[in-house]
Amino acid sequence: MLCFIQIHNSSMSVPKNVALKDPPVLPGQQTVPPGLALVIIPTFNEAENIGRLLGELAERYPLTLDILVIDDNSPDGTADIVRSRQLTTRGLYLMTRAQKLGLGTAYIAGFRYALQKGYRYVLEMDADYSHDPLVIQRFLDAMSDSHLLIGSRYMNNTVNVVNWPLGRLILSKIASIYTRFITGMPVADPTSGFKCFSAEVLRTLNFDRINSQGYSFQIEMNFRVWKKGFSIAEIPIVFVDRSVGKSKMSKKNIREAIWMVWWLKIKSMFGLL
Ligand SMILES: Nc1nc2c(ncn2[C@@H]2O[C@H](COP(=O)(O)OP(=O)(O)OP(=O)(O)O)[C@@H](O)[C@H]2O)c(=O)[nH]1
Ligand SMILES: [Mg+2]
Repeated sequence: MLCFIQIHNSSMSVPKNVALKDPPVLPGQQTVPPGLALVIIPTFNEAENIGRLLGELAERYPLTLDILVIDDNSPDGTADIVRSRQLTTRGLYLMTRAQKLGLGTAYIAGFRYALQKGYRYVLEMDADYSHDPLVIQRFLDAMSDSHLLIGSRYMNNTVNVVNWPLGRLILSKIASIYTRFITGMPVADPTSGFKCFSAEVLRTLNFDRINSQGYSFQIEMNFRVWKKGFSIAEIPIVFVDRSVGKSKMSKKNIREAIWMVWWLKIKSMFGLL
């Protein structure tokens, strides 16, 4: 599939059309200051959240963090809010895609961008305030010893989730247990979407092979990193359910996660990952 995306930078230069399949990563290419981190925030209809979140991130991390929002043509004008923030925010970038193409492809487009620019650490974060911006500092502090650090809701047999309906919590817990049981991956919260990769790890992955769209994208990324022999660490986080905007979670996402863990397990057993 060839689909066009646009990247707009904070200096508001003329947007440049680039294909979704970005050019191959050039090893050692360095266009950002050494050690800089990038947080990727995928958005679809997050107008009620994104402005406040960007303001808070810019205030807390004025020099240590760049931000890439990947918006799938949200009808609610999310991208316009980002564009107006760009006028006053350093290091804020916007990638727009023509239609809702899923979380997985959004993150992969962001990872390719991060590697091409030479960021050292790459974070994933939701736009809906389920992830506390303060935790980013804890990720960055711990990354010198880690390759993949996951913000975990379920460490040490605790549950750190606020305002989730019981059904949603049970579903998430069952997904974690199911994933651990089938894959053997030693991760307490494999579907968490608040995490930080070192660029070194991302560079070893073949993004063209990643298939997941929804929650299983998180499982698949963890599994592939783990199977490459990298260690995965977790830090405890508190996850707060969104207070505004709508969830994009669907039954399709759940079905995908159920078969994806088997697909990953079987592929890895035959060395086809
Ligand atoms: N670009 C892009 N972003 C998406 C897409 N689907 C979801 N998102 C964003 O991904 C993040 C997570 O989505 P949510 O709907 O909050 O999903 P969730 O956090 O797993 O589910 P809830 O707990 O119900 O909120 C949010 O920032 C969404 O706006 C998509 O297809 N494209
Ligand atoms: Mg959410």
